[in-house]
Amino acid sequence: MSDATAPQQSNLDLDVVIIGAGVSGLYALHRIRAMGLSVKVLEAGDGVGGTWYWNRYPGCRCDVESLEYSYSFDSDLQQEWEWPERYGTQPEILRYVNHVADRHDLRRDVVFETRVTSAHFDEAARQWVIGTERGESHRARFCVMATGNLSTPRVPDVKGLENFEGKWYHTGLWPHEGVDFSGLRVGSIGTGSSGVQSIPIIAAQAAHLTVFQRTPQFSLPARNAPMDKTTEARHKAEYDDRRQAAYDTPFGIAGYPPPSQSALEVSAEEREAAYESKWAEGGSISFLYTYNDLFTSREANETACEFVRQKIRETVKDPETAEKLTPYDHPIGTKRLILDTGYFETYNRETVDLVDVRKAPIEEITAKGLRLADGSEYELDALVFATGFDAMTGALRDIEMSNGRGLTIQEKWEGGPRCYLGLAMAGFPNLFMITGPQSPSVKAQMILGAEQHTDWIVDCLTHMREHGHSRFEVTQQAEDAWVEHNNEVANRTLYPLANSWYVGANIPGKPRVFMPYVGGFDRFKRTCDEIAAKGYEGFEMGGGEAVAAE
Ligand code: NA7
Repeated sequence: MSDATAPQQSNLDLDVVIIGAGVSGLYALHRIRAMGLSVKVLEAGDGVGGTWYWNRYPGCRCDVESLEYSYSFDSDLQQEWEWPERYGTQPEILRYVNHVADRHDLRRDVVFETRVTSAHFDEAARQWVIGTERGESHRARFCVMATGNLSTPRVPDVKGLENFEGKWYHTGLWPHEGVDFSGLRVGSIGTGSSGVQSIPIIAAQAAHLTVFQRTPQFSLPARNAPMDKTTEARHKAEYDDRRQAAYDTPFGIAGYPPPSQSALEVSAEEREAAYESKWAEGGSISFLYTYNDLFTSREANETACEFVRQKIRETVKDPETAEKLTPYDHPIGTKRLILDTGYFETYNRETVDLVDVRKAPIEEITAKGLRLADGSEYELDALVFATGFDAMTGALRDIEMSNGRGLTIQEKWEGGPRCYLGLAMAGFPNLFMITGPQSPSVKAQMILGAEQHTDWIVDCLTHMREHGHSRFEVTQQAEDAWVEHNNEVANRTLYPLANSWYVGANIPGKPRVFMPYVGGFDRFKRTCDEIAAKGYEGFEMGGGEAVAAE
C-alpha cells in the first residue's frame, strides 16, 4: 500500500490546504483566498488563535508590546483597534484574533476540531494527502504548515502522574473555564515565561504554592501599564512608516536604534546607569540593546547578568532563596529573556516556597503529591506543569509525514531540522512552512514574520501560476547552504551556549541544533526578496498544469 492511500475517505480537494488557524494560518488564508485559489484551514481547536487559543493560564501575556504585536496588513484595523495595556493579555489578543477572523470573513474556510495526523505527498497526482484524527482524507496541490513554534506542549515523562489524586494542568493546555486554586496547596514545575507569568497569580490565590525550579532564569520587570494615550496616538500616526521600518530591523520591531558602544568601553558607573534606566523602562529588546556586544562577548554579557543578579538579591528578602533564584549557567538573553510582573517579589510571601530540582530531580508523582530523588515529599492538591513545548519542530514531527518516496520528516530531521529559509525543505515538494525552523520566527516579531513569509509564499504561487508550474522542490544544495549559513550566524553569537528550547535542550533526546535564524530579520527578508527576484533560486519548478484548477 502506498503511503498516499492510507486514509479512508476523501473529502476536500483543494488548491491549497493550510494546517493551523493561528495568526499565521489566518493571514495565509486571507491572502491565498484572494488569489482565487480554493483553500481551507484545518485546525485542531474549536476556535482560531493558535498559541493564544491554547495558552489560557493565569497571567499569560505577550512579551512584545501590543502596538507592535498585531497585523500590519489592515491599515484601518490598526488605527481602530484599542489595546488597553502596554502588553496584551492572552484574552485580549485572542479577542483581537477573533475580530480579524470575523472582519475578513475567515471562519467560513476554517475546518475546526480537525487535528491533522498525517501528510503524504502523492507524486503521481502531485497532491498532498492530509489525514485527520477523524479518519478524513483531504487532498491539495500545496500544503502550508502554519503549525506554530510553541504549539506542542510537553509534560515531562515522570513516573506516577496517573496516580495523582489532585488535578493537574499544563500551561499550554489550560482549561477554558479557568481554574480556581483558592484554598489549595499547589505545586508548579518550571520557571520559563509561562511559570514566571503564572506563579505570582497562582500564589495570590492558593493556600500554599511550592515552585519546583530546575534552572533559574533571568527576568526583567515588564512595567506593564494601561496604554499611554499619547504614545498610542503617536504610534498610530506613524504606523505605516513604523511597520515599513520594522522590516529593516533585526527583530522586526522599529524604534530601537542599534547600539554603537561595547559594554566594555564604558566605565562601570556609566554602565550601571544605562542598565538602570533600561530596567526602569521595561522590555527585553531595549535592555539587550544597551550595548552592541551583549550577544557576542561573554565578558560584556556578564556585566548585564551581574546587574540583573544584583536586582534579584535586592528584591528577594531571604538570601538563600535569592541565591537559588539567581541564574549563573547561561548568558542573559540566550534563553528567551522573560518579562514579569512581581515574579521575584512573590518569593517574599510566607505561603510560597522554592525547591531546587536540579540537585534532586522529581522522582515520582505520588497519589498525594510528589517525591524528589533525595526522598523529600511534598503534599499537593493541584499540580501545574509550566514545562514548555517541543518547540519549533514538535508540531511537524508529531504528524506522520512523508514525501511519497520513502522519506519521512522524522528521518529528515533526525539530526535536527533542515530547511531552506524556514519556508520549504528539500525532498518535500509543494510544502511551505510559515515561520519554520531556520527562519527568524521566534527571534522576531512573530506576526510580522508570518506576514513576510505569507507574502513571499503568495508571490511564489503567483509566479508558478504565471509560468504554468504545478510542482516545486527545494534543491539539496540550496538547503545545505542555508543550514550552514544558519549555523554560522548562530555560532558567532552566545546563543548556542544556553540549554534552551532554541536548541531543543528541554526535550530529552532531541538533537542539539540552534533552530531559529539569528542573522537578523532585516537580512533574512533581503535574502528572501533576492531569491524571489532571481526567479526563486534554490527552487526547482516544473509540472505541466497550472497551480490552480481554474
Ligand atoms: P520554557 O521556557 O521551555 O520553560 C519550561 C520550564 O520547565 C523550564 O524552567 C524548564 O527547566 C522546566 N522543566 C522542563 N522539564 C522539567 C522537568 N522534568 N523538571 C523540572 N523542570 C522542568 O517554556 P515556557 O512555556 O515557560 O515558555 C516557552 C516560550 O513561550 C517562552 O520562551 C516565550 O517565548 C513564550 P530547564 O530550563 O529546561 O532546566
